[in-house]
Amino acid sequence: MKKPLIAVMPLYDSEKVSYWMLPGYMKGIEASGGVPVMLPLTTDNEILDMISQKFDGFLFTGGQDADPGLYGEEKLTCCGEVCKERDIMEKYLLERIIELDKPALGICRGIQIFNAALGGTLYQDLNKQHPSDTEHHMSPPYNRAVHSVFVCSDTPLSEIISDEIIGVNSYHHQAIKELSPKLEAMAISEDGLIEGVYMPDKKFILALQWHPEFSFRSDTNSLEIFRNFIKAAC
Ligand SMILES: [Mn+2]
Repeated sequence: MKKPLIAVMPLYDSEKVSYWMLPGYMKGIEASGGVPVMLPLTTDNEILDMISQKFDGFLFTGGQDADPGLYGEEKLTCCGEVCKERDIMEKYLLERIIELDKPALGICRGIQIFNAALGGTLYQDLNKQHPSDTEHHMSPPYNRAVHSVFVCSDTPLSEIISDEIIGVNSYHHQAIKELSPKLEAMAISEDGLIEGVYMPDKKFILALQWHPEFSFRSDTNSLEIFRNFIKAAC
């Protein structure tokens, strides 16, 4: 069987001035029957057009905070480091992917970029702007569930996961504030944050605030999310 080629957004370390990758993103794709390939960090539209044509699926990885300028806000001191090159590259690629109706999975920064690029807004820092007792910034090991999410019925996630409430890991300090009018919620955390979204009428444009790349080996739900992504890219 032909394995789909999956483009993986590069991680960027500004101190070391280097590209890097967490193995879980690559291994989760491999374990689900896809071939992961890390992309270059580039804002060259000609290259990005080619990439959008050549690849079968696209994984939007975690990383720096999205530039609040994407959603028309000033950067507050509580906002973390941004990587404007990734913002520009990923917004442009997402727009091409939507036009082509190819599959994309967003994880952590991925859900934030989807929402910001498509007209939504973010909490620049949850502790300051959405305080709660729920643990969203856990310590290792990261394959543990630290809070629950409600899986909204009649959504792509409820088709993948049969449980109404699932435990998820959580490692983020930002989250969706106002949802993009182009996205629908498919998972809500116990303290009311939108932690899963999808784009209606598209084959597979899904994003999660939690991290299946850390938990797919021990958690069936996490593996099933990867498997359904790869299946959509076949
Ligand atoms: Mn969380």
